[in-house]
Amino acid sequence: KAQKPVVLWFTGLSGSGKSTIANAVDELLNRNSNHTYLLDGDNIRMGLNKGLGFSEEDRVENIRRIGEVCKLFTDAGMIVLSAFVSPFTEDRAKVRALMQANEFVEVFVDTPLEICEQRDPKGLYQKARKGEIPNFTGISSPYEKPEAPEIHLKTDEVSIEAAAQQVLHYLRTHNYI
Ligand code: GGZ
Repeated sequence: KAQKPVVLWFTGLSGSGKSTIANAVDELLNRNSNHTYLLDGDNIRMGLNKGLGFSEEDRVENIRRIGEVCKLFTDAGMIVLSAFVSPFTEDRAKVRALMQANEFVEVFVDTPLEICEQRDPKGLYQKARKGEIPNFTGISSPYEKPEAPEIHLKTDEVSIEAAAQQVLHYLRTHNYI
């Protein structure tokens, strides 16, 4: 089945649902016989980027390396789903600039901080509020919202499934799949 290579660059706060939605999109694409690869903390921060922390410097390097990996996968013709907080506009712009035109699709997983903090599935926000995690995005480190994402997912208004379908719809109407 024909597909055009592209990076679906999910960005959003910790607990926003990036990984969950990226996994749902991945499953829909695989059901559609598309060839995909999903990059997230589990396969990148545990491996290639083991040793990088959450200082601004380390996050910049984290995203830089992930961008280069995305480029390799798109060169190989794949649809890449990348799910990292990626809080800095400049770093996201650099990844975009690395890709061919139209091979970078920014997906803003827009979940308000209050909701992420309420969910707090790993108790990280609570720890961050107590000062136990330095440089925590949204609490003690900035999150720069995308100004013009190709796809804007308002997760407080739509379900995971509907958000995933919104991404699929974008890919279909823009002839990626
Ligand atoms: C933000 C942190 C931090 C700090 C640990 N700030 O909910 P999670 O757990 O699974 O997602 C967060 C993840 C963020 O890693 P990324 O590689 O996506 O970040 S970045 O793109 O900014 O490099 C959270 C956990 O790691 N975590 N400490 N201080 N998130």
